Amino acid sequence: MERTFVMIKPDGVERGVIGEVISRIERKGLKIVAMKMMRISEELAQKHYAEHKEKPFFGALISYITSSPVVAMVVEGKNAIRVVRTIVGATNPAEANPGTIRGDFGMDVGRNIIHASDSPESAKREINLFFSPEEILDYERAIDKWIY
Ligand code: FUP
Repeated sequence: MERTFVMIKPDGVERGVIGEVISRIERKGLKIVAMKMMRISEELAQKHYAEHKEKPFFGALISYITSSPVVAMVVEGKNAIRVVRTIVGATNPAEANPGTIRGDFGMDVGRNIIHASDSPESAKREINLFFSPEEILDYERAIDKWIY
């Protein structure tokens, strides 16, 4: 089973859609194996978005992501990285399809509700940045035989 890193961003938390987002992840059949609410430090934000360091929106991105608590998760499932990206939708909510999280809840690329890893390399890197191995739980769900 594949693992991916998912984070409900400050706008998702402040707008009160934590439950809605988690519900969509669960209903799809994905399994949450780690979860915490936290405030992202400046240092962690810089590491998480290191690939965007030279972009014009970097400063705004860092202040947005550190402005309020986030909900960080590790989500597991068959092709979890691709499946989560599909239910999350395009980066810019203005282009995200209705039915996706960003398509249903967002208006602006700088307030796009949720983050999800885009490749196996970034999933591994981001999971390690946010979680220690002991925080990731191994457990069985009775419903899994109806999902796979
Ligand atoms: P995604 O993988 O969909 O989160 O998108 P990117 O890694 O390309 O971008 C990371 C974050 O930068 C996005 F969630 C939103 C922000 N961003 C902007 O604010 N402006 C832009 O023009 C592009 C991205």
